[in-house]
Amino acid sequence: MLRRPPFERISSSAADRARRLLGRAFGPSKLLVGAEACAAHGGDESDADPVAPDAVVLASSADDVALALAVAAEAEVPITPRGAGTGKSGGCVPVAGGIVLSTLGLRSIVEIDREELIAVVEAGVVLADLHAAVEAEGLFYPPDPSSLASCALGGNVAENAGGPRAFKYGVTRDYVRGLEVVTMGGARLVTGRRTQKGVTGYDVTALLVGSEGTLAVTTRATLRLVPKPPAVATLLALFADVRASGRAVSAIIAAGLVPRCLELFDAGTLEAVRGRGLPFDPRAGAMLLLEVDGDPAGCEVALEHVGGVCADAGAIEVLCAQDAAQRDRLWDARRQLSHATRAMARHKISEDVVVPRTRVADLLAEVEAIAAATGVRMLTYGHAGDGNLHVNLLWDDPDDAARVEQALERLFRAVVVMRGTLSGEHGIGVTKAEFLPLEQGDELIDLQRRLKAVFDPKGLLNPHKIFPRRAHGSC
Ligand code: 2HG
Ligand code: ZN
Repeated sequence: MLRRPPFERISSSAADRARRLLGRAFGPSKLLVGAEACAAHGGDESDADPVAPDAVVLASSADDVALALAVAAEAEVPITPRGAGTGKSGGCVPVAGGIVLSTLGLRSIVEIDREELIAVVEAGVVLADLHAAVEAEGLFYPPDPSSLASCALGGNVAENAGGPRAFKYGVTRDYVRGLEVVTMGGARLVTGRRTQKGVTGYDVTALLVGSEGTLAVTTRATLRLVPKPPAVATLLALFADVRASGRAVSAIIAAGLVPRCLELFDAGTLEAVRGRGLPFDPRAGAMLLLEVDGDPAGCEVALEHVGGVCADAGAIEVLCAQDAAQRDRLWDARRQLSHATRAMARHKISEDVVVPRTRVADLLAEVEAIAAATGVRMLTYGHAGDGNLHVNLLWDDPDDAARVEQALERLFRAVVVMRGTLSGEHGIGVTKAEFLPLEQGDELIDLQRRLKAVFDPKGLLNPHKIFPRRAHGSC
């Protein structure tokens, strides 16, 4: 982890007060205060240092959520909502201690309406379970972050999660019609709508999606579904190097083709995939994983099209997955990449920068240049179709942290110069908060701080996230 001063922890008397009030409000089955249980709720899948909270509430209803927030307000201690802990920017790390509020126990798929193409789910529903339930009805919920087997919908909403299928289908925000949330003041808001259209009032739903659990705690979401595509086909294109694969991405986009996924692997990540028993041509130094969907005939045509564009762009080899088992193996290897790359070094930072799609090749060249200039080991993979790449920085020796910090800042500056953005799907959280001013002006940051204060005047809900520290150290 890069070295940054830790946030000041709440006093032990404040922690005791919170635990006493929580003990009165919740029985032992919903309240954890043991050191081990607290430590188990202190981190996520980012490089942010975990911080054990002073207590954990295991909510199983909106009433529990409201009660936990009321206790935090009364005790004046921070409270940090948490889903499955699969986040990548430290969003659910209780950096100042206090209470962690787990919403994993709100786990009901309340409704699937086949006629209106709507699902209503509670915050703790695991994404893969929602996928299975709607697909059993012939419907489809496209967002597919790699952690889909364990991540929860509440966290997806908080972070506006994306995934490979975002290229064609968009991200979580594009599917959230409405939310039920509880605010620090105890208000239970029902935002948004069930209908296809609606412009009543401000779009509070859109504001809450991606607000990283800093404005309110989601208990329920109304989600838009689409019909399940009848056919899917998957294709691999191998290239000599990452620049050639980047050129193929631009050519696919320029040809107006919209595969549902357009994922890129550079040499290092291709090696990690080879390590999972997929022995691709040793000449290949980069790969694209593409997927098309639709009616079977259209799928075949689309597959030929994208395969042809890859071949024209200089692919060494273009291969189609022959059956569902092959597809699953490829996607399994892709979804495991986050963990596989983490295992490659003692420390890993995974960024999720986005550049305009026409600048993917420029971003790849920039990453190579930064790695060469700083000596930091960098790997790149991800959602190239969206211009959203996971630049991984890997290092073993803690003394290298300063060089990593330099590489990171150079990367962010280059992305902003390319008119890109710091985060496409993981959020700013605590890990990128200090870099926010590279992209956003003071007035915009200040406006957002004031919005936060409207929802949470005392700054107790998930403090120290998104915004940089103020000079005097307050949130
Ligand atoms: C993915 O696309 C995730 O696999 C995680 O967004 C990225 O940890 C990572 O590098
Ligand atoms: Zn991703």
